[in-house]
Amino acid sequence: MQKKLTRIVAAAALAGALVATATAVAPASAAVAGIKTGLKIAIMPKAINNGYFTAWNKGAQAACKEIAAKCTYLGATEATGPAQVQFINKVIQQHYDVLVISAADQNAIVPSLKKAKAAGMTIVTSDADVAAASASARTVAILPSESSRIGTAEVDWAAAAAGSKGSVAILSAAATAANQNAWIAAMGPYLTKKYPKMSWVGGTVANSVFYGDDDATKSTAQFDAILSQYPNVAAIISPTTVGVLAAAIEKKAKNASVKVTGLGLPSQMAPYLEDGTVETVGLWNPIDLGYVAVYAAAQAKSGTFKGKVGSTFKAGKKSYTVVKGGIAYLGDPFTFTKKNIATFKKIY
Ligand code: RAM
Repeated sequence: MQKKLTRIVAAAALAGALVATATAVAPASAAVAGIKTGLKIAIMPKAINNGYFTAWNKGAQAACKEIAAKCTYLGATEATGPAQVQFINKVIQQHYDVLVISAADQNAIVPSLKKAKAAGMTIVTSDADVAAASASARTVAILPSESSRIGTAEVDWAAAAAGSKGSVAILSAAATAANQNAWIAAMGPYLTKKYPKMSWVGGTVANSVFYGDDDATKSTAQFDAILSQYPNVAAIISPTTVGVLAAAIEKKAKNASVKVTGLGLPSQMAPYLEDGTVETVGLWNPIDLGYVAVYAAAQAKSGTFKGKVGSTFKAGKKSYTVVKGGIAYLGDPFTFTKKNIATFKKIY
């Protein structure tokens, strides 16, 4: 009896040891990707108090767990370059191996990123990139989809809600954000070409943008400014989860007739889609975006991926290819309406 028990305990211990070794040394997916374990990774959003980035970090942390990395989510409470620079300096001082960052300012953070790179850190931008001219400051950018696909989809949602006629304004995030600026640039010519009965409130797309800086209070004030400056505005496109939520809340409070659409987080926008305040919003999965960015960065740090155009890297079961500009894209955005929001709101 004693002998049998010893054998069982020994077998269990051996099995346990095997499992423990597999986890501690390299889980299956990391071994496939050739990723070093124990990497110290900083996950830095534009601003920390934004639900979109909470979801992005969720994906990043899931990847960190799979590759046995030590990941810290840190950043400023306001989405500005100077605020972000302080945190970049902090991760340099604390000798992080890797920085995964959504750039709050496409130019202001570049000198700090260069400092981080010179200190030996691997930098990957995700969600919002640095300016194209400063692309060498990071190894690769992991972005949701081509800017044109995101920009044109938003114009189509606005046109559908407004009956393909009337004038349109944009309630954006920060004027310094590369992602919003790229989507807005794509909206301009598309609206003019595809919807002849629609126009920009300011005459051109560039003159029709109001900046809420990814701040709820400022975004609400800018929504009100659009309505007072352009009382006949037919639709407001807000290509930011913070802006579109503020716009939906204010539209409802004011019982305004303007149509509101843009890039919304399903969990935040569900009440406004369900009660008809907003017909349509869309977004990619930010959880996937953070997950893929950590995999790209960890492979770059491990030397198995250099970020060259045409090269590939793996994240989970999928493989991603770097295209022109040193960018890898996730895929097309999803469209949310009253019909499908119940499913998406549970995920992110
Ligand atoms: C906000 C941020 C982020 C953007 C989303 C759509 O949360 O500006 O960068 O990708 O909106």
